[in-house]
Amino acid sequence: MTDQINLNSTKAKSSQQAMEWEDKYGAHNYHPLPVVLDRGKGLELWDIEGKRYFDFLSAYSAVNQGHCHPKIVDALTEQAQKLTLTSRAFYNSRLGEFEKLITEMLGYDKVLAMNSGAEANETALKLARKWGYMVKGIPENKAKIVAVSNNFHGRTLGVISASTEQSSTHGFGPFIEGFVIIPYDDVPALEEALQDPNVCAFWVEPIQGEAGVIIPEQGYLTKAKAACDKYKVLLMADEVQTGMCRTGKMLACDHELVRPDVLILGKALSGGIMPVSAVLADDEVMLTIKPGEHGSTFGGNPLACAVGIASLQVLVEENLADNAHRMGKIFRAKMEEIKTKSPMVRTVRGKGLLNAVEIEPMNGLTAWDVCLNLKKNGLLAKPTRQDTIRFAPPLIISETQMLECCHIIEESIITIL
Ligand code: IF1
Repeated sequence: MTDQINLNSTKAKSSQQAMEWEDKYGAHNYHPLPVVLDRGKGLELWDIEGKRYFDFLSAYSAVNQGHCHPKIVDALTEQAQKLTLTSRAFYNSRLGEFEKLITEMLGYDKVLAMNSGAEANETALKLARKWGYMVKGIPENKAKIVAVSNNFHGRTLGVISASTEQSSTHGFGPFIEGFVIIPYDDVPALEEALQDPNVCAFWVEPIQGEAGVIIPEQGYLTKAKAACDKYKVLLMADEVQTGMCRTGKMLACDHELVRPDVLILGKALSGGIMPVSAVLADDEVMLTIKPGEHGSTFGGNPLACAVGIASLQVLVEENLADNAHRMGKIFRAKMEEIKTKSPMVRTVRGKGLLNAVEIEPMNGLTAWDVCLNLKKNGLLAKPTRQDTIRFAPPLIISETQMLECCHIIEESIITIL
C-alpha cells in the first residue's frame, strides 16, 4: 500500500478538500464551524483561500497573547534548535528557571509542570487525595472531593467522573469514586458538604466557561475559601480557562483577592504554542507526592519551559490584564447597545475578555446560524451550551479593532433576521 502514497504532495488544495479529509479520515469527536484556518497573526486568522477573520475564540482562551506572538515564537525556535526533551530522568537547564519565575510571579512554594489542562486537573486530584491521607489524616481510600454541577475540567476518565454533563459521560462508565457534587455558587451547600471529615478538597472554576460563562455572586470565592479553611479542606481553583489575564486580572481569583491552595493552569501558559499546564501549591501539599509517584514524559520539557517563560513575560510586559479589563468593558457596552436594537440578543455577561451573549432563537435561526453569519462577515466565534455564543478574542486586541469587530457583530445579528 505504502508505495502508492505520494509522501511529498500531501497538502489540501482547498478548504473544501481539507474538510472532506477531516470528515473521512478523522474521528468525529468535534463539529467544527466550516472554516479551514491556515495562518494566524495577533487577532487575525486566514483560511486556505486567503479570506481574513477576526478570532473571537482564541482557541478556547489558549491564545491570549495573540496568534504566533513573535517573542514566544522566538523563544520556541531558539530552544527548538538547542534542546527539546530530556525526560525528567535528568535535570534540564530551563525547568528550574521556569519554576522559579512562575512560583515567584504567582506566590506559591512550588509548581508541578504537565502538558494539557486535563492532566493538570488530574494532578490536582491526586495531590488533594495524597494530602488528605498524609496531612489531614483521612482513612485509606476514603477521601472525597467536592465538585460542582456543570463543571468542565477536561476529558480524561478521572476528570469526567465528576462531570454532570451527559455528552461528556454517557457511554464512558464505570467512573472513579469519591466525588460529591453540589450546586455552583451555593455557599450553604458547600458548608454542608465540607462537614464530612473525609473531604480533602473543593474543586471549582472561578467562572464556569463551558457552562456558558457563568459568573458566581461577588464574594463566592471568598466565602468558599473561608469555609475550606474552617474545615481544613483544600480550595482547588481550575484557572485553565480563566487564568493568564483572560478576565482582566492575572487570575480570576485575584478579583476577590482569594489565594487558592491548589492553582490549576494551562492553555495560555504557552500562548497557544504547545501544550503547557501546571499545578501550583505550597510545600505542605506539593511535597506529599514523592519521586516516582506522579509525572509525564513531556511535562517540564525545556521547549515547554522556554515557551512558558516567554508567555508569562508577554502577559506582564504588554499589560494584557489591563487591556482585557478595558476592552471587555467596551465590548459589553456595545453588546448592550445591540440588545436594544435586536430581539435576538437576550443577555450579555462576562468579565474582562471572557464574555457570552445569549441568543433568543427566532424564525428558526439559532446561535449556530448567527455564528455562520459572523463567519461570512469575517469574525469567528462558537456557540457553547444551548443558545450562548462565547466571545473571547486574544487579549492584545486594540480599541480600534474592538470597535470594528463590534460593528461586524452588530451587522451580523441585525441582518440575519
Ligand atoms: C474541548 C469549553 C473552553 C477548561 C477548564 C480544564 C480544561 C478546559 C476550565 C481542559 C478545557 C476546553 C477544551 C475544549 C473546549 C474547551 C472549553 F468549551 F469546554 F469550555 F475552553 F471554552 N479546565 N476547555 O476549560 O484542558 O485538557 O483541553 O487542555 O475541545 O474539549 P485541556
